[in-house]
Amino acid sequence: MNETTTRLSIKGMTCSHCVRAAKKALEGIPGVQTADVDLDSNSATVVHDPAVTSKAFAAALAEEGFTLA
Ligand SMILES: [Cu+2]
Repeated sequence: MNETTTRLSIKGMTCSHCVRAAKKALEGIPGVQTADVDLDSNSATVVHDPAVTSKAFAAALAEEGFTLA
C-alpha cells in the first residue's frame, strides 16, 4: 500500500481531550493509517494514503471544532 506522511498544524486544541478528539477524527478518515497528535506543538503527524487530501483533514478536524493553521 502506498503511503505518505503529512505534518499538520492544528488550531483550537487546549487539553488532552482535544488531542484525543483530533486523533480520533483524523484516524476516522478512510485512507489514514495513523495520526499522532501533539498538544505542545499543536501539530499532528499523519500517515496516510496519498489520495487523502488536506481538504479531508480540514473537514474531519472542523467537525471537532479545530482548524488547520
Ligand atoms: Cu480540550
